[in-house]
Amino acid sequence: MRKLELHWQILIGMVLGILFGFAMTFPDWGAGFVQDWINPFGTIFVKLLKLIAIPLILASLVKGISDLKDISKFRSIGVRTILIYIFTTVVAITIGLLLVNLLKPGQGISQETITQLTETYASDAGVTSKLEEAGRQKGSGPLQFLEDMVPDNAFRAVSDNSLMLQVIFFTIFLGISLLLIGEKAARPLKEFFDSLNEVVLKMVDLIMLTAPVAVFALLANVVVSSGDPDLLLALLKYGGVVVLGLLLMIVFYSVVVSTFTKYNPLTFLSKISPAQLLAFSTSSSAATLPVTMERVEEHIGVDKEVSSFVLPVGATINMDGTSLYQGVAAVFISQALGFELTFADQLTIVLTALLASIGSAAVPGAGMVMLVIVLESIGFPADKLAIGLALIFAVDRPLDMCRTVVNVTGDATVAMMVAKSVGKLGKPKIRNWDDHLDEVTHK
Ligand code: DAS
Repeated sequence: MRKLELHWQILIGMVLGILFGFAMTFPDWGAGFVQDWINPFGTIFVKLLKLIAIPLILASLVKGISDLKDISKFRSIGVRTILIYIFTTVVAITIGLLLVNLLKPGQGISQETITQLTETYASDAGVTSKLEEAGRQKGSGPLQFLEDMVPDNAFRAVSDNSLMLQVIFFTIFLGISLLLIGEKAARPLKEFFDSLNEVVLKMVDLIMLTAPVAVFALLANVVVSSGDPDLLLALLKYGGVVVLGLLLMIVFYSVVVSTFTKYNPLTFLSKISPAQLLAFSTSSSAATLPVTMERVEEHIGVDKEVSSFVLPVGATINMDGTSLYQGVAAVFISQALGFELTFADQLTIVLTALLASIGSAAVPGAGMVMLVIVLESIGFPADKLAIGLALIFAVDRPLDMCRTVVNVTGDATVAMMVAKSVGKLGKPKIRNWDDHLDEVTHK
């Protein structure tokens, strides 16, 4: 097993986890056993990765900025990154809207199913808690994320994962200031962050050795805790439209990588597959970020100057999968509940899904919470919001897993494009699993 490439190990862990999860749905003690004795191994793994995401961003972003010879290079990387992120997100939403208007998954759902869903889910704690969560964010509106970006306490920002944007803001500020005090004065702090960066990447490698067991636990838990199977079938068409759109986005990224960077798209997908599989298992871009960075830097050859800025920023504001999902979900709910959408409404969805995906935290379920902002922007009746969310709640987790894969793949794609455009796409340090093991255990 140890000689297998990491992505095969993770894939085997996932398949065994899904099979074990299904097996545990038969005995009545099965779900409880998985949740009490298996799932904790997955939760600990995700917590470990999220734990080191913050120091990794701090170290790699400060190193990335302070290694720049001058501010203008940072400005050029920053501008290209934000512009390309907006472009890919608008492409994602457009693909989603074209598909959902073409295939109309929301039409034909019978009134009794809607009533049944309302009774089954609208009272469900999950939906009301998401509405409350959205309510907290709803009161703030779509540009709240800009306001949230400025931390009011540097150390609180570093400790709380969901305030990733604040850490990035603080770190960019620190890195630029480090550049401005000159090489001599900055050296001690630069050396500190260089070694912090090395040690955190080593921690990523060590944590990743446990990945197969962790994804086994995570997927077993997803299977035993997914919604009522009969209800899931009623939403299969909706989920199919979202997954079709997400697959088209993977094709879009492959074309972009091949066209702009002349890199073999299949090699690209293979090199980042451990990060994609982790995104699928954890439904969290934040938890996957350390692995995305390690794969893009050490297995593809994107210079840290670029990846240390593009990937942390991407993990929090570039969520192409989420924006596509929000576009499809908003139209699906409107179709299912008979709420007519004009062309202007659809254009509004493009803008607000862009803003909602930027504002979505890189954690499980964030995309559905921010969906409320998209629905409100098209004047969706407030009294039907709970039913609308209840309608898609049952299948949100499996779709979250899929859209997080696209979020992570989109970030890696943009990192390669920006690196290529500034001449920072080089040769990888690690070419295969043997190199990887050497790098982890003997270096
Ligand atoms: N799970 C989120 C992420 O981490 C995406 C989402 O909820 O839509 O990318």
